[in-house]
Amino acid sequence: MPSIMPRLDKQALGLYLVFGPQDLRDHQTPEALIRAAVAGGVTCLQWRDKTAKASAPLPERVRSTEPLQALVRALGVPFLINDDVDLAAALQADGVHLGQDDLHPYRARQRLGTGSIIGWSVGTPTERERLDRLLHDHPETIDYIGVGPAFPTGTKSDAGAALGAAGINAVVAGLRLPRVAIGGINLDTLPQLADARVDGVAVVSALTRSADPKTAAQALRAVHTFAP
Ligand code: TZP
Ligand code: MG
Repeated sequence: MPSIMPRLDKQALGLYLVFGPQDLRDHQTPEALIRAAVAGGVTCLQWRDKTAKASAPLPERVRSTEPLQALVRALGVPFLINDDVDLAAALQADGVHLGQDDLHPYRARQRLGTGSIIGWSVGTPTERERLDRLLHDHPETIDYIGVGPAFPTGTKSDAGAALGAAGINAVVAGLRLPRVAIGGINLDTLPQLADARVDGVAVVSALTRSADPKTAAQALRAVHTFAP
């Protein structure tokens, strides 16, 4: 078997910040949040725009997102786009993160080529079966999965039922793909994931709602220890 260079070092999933304009606090800029988060130990960034700007024409989406990508890259952290494969392709972003209702990852792989990171959200037994079928048919499609919601979250209204560590471990059982837990993860809930078989955690509000995202990121990094 030829050895395939992974597109994603799973260490990059350690502390993964997901956010968009809808998550910013008053007067907070995405640039300031990104700088503080990476200074505090964030290892991967996903731009998740759920505002009306996400339906602007592609050249506008490229214009508004390009400076953020440049900043994130200068800071040495992967930059992924949520949902918007056209934007990821136009920007030549490091990758995309797709939900179950987005473009199917296999189509995204065809579109983006072999160099892009592709993440997929998987949170139920049915979604796990769908993942297993994809891995069987096209094993090189996915680089990591996002599993959640780990805990109740106010950030995504249709996130589904909270899984907890046991539920996460059930979803990832027997799977060799890198995985990151997401949903309701903060300093209070993170210790409950000590036995979760994940490579890292993804957060929105734990950093976007913090008055001091750098210190908040450092604090999350200081507590997380995960099962191998
Ligand atoms: N996907 C599953 S839960 C979630 C996403 C984008 C929201 C996570 O936000 P928070 O604020 O970290 O609970
Ligand atoms: Mg989506």
